[in-house]
Amino acid sequence: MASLRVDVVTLFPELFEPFLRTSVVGRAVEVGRIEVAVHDLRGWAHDRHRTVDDTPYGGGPGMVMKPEPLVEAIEALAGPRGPGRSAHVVLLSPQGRRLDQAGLERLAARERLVLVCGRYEGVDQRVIELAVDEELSIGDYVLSGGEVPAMAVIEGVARLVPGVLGNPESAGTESFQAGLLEGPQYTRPPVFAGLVVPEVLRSGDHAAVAEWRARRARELTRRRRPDLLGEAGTESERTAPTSGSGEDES
Ligand code: 4HQ
Repeated sequence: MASLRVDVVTLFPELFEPFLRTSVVGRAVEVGRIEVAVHDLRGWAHDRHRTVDDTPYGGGPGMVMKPEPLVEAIEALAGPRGPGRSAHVVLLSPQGRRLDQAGLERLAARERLVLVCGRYEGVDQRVIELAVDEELSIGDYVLSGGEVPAMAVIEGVARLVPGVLGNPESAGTESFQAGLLEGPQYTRPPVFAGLVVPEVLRSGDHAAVAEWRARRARELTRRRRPDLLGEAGTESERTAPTSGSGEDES
């Protein structure tokens, strides 16, 4: 059975507790498809005040995470950087390469990951040079720490480890809609607030349903995310108001 071991280094280990107990991730942990150990960085602090940050050289606001505890934590969990290292070490950071589904698939194929969560203004650059294999960003916005990005990585990889989802078809990008946005979904009742579920979905014609879904996925992707189709799109295509819900029409 495939499995993945993830070590998390953080100043807020308690943030991960309900997350790791709940839903798809909780199930993946429970059945042993992923194993997650969360480590308090302060355990690697050197002084009795358990200091992990210091003022930035050159001045400026906030604090920087000091290198000694971080490098010691990472090397304790992954070994020294290089070919013999036992885990792939990821720092969550807005300076990182943007994470996408292909990136998650690469991470899920590893045996061991160490996810390093920064706080404050970030980590001393020497930590990155000496001990980090890869910096990853979950998007172009600023959070207060790497914990929520690390949870995004864990949730994203958990559903890719074989056997985690009840329905293996709903995982990954193997399906025909790979790389496209999913079109609309409906459940009962057939009429709600005067809005009707499209007839084809209730027809029982599986081929027609598949064709309808594929077309809606292509149309939605072309309108909202032409970049996913390798098309640039224009500013007006991305921003023009459309009729209907305030989102877009068919
Ligand atoms: N961070 N994707 C850690 C992020 C972020 C992101 C902000 C990470 C502050 C210290 N991480 N620092 N976006 O906003 O990964």
